[in-house]
Amino acid sequence: MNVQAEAAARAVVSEFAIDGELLALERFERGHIHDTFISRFQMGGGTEQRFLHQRVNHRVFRDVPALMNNIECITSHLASHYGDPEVDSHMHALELVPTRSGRSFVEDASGPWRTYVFIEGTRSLDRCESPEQAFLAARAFGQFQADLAGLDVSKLRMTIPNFFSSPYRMRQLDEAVAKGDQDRVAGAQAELAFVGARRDMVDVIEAAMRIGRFPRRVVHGDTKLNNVLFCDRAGHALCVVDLDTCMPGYSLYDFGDLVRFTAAQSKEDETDLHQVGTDFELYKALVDGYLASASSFLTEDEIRLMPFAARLVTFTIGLRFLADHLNGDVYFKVGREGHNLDRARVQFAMVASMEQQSDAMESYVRACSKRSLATGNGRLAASDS
Ligand code: GN1
Ligand code: MG
Repeated sequence: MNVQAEAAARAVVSEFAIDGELLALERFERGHIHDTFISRFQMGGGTEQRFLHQRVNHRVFRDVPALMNNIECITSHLASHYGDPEVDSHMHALELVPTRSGRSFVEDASGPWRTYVFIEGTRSLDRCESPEQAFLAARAFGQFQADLAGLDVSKLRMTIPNFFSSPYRMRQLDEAVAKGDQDRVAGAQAELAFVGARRDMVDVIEAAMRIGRFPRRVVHGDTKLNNVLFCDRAGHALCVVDLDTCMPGYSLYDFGDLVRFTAAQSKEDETDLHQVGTDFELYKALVDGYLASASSFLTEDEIRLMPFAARLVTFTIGLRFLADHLNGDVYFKVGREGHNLDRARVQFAMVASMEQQSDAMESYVRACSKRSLATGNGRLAASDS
């Protein structure tokens, strides 16, 4: 971090109600959207404590009070839920640190900032190392949704309009084709043909919701593996983080995004498409884990649509990467020329891989949901699949 940026960040950090002396502040490279920093404080009493500070990307989150309203609703609901002695959970809720004037964020000239207590003793994983980890992550995200089932979804605001809507993402891509960089449009004909052949997919879930097959619920909205913190001693899932996209939506978005990211055989921006695909063993572990916790509230229609949701969410994120590429990379941070096109290609190759495995993916969900009904639990250990 350069000296000026560090001085500015230090000044903002001092506006949060932390009773201690700032010892260190470092940048933390994470995510495509915000700027994240970690601080270390010497607290009264001599102990040290760390905090996580984020400068919120105002271009993406235009309504920061609505965003912070959602995060406050969720963190306080989870804190009281986990504090309930009736609830048997290893999970922790994220904890916001208020500003000295009692607000949830600081409006600085550099943008809006917020602070969380850093959760010690955890690790996060960028790549899945085993089916067991996939199972634990999926169960944690399903548990997160189950723990929020009692929260009135109408308290949450749509902080990014139509965020989960695949038909809307298709319209955004159509607009990017019409108005975006025409050289890039010419260079993306193969991807656009892939999309064109699958336009029918995009309305399936919204159509089911329009006729009331299942309700809107609280959705996490970014169920990447690295948004679960695992206990670094015992290995269990301890906390679900990155609550930015917690909004009303369809629950299966979270399952679909889990498969998209955690069952991926490659990195999200791999350029060697031979390496890209969806790992069936990891997919099975994700189904088991998600159903172990989410079958408590999912309807039969939702369970049936799980494999479809995996394809749809992957396809939809591909639409978003491709549209951003055509629009000149204005949304997702990029590190190289064509980065968003590479990301879109990976998503579409995963969709193709899931299409090839679709029968097996569907029969596995059917078998697992029967087992969930029979035992009240999808899987007791990742080894018994
Ligand atoms: C963005 O920045 P990050 O990694 O938390 C995006 C998600 C996408 C994801 C794709 C607010 O999340 O929707 O799934 O990239 N977040 C937003 O990697 O658009
Ligand atoms: Mg995120």
